Amino acid sequence: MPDWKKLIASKIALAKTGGGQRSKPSANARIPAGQTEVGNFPRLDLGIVPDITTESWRLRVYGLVEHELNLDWAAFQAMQQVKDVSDFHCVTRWSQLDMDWQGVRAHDLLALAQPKQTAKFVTLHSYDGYTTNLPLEALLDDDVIIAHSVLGAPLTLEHGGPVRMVVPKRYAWKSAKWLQAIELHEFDRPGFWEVRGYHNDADPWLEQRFSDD
Ligand SMILES: Nc1nc2c(c(=O)[nH]1)N[C@H]1C(S)=C(S)[C@@H](COP(=O)(O)O)O[C@H]1N2
Ligand SMILES: [Mo]
Repeated sequence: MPDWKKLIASKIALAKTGGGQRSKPSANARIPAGQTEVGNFPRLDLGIVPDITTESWRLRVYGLVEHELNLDWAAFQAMQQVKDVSDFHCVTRWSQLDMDWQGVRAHDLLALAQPKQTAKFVTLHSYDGYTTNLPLEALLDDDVIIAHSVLGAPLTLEHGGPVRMVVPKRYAWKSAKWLQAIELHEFDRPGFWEVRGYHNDADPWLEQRFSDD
């Protein structure tokens, strides 16, 4: 009679390894493992498109900052405008290369707000009720853009217009569309997907898709 206990235990062990196993490397060195290149910029969200115009849009920066900000469209446009070309990787396994985001560096906006010493984490709040979390440090990277345009045109409402965050070094769920506020705090607060099992760090090059990966 076979040793069922051992068999079951080894199968569970295998399943766990399988679940956490990395995908094969992609042929294109710019495409992370397990991803497929696309060119049609798919749309992904909760299905709620908030009714925001450049007139009604405001961006708040609050929490552990010296100067709370509440920018309107004119104030946002008056800030230094930059362009940053980066690749966009969605956890649902598509990647689009060479996205030419235009907008304001998150770094520049946070410099205006002056984070307090105790500020270590941020929550990005969106007009559709979505949230996502990041270490403050991740937001200070040069390639993190609070974007109003991409692919040579203003962001469409579907893609998060008038303004979205873009965090190229993380899976795209960290790139909050319809950005409404940046809240700084001392301790990390998991966002919408992060409380539902998505990985807290979300590095596509480490295939950090789910919290048990
Ligand atoms: N406000 C908000 N931002 C969001 C989402 C969302 O549902 N709401 N979805 C995220 C996910 S899962 C992805 S893959 C990207 C998709 O951006 P896109 O629709 O412009 O391709 O937006 C992210 N930002
Ligand atoms: Mo996603």
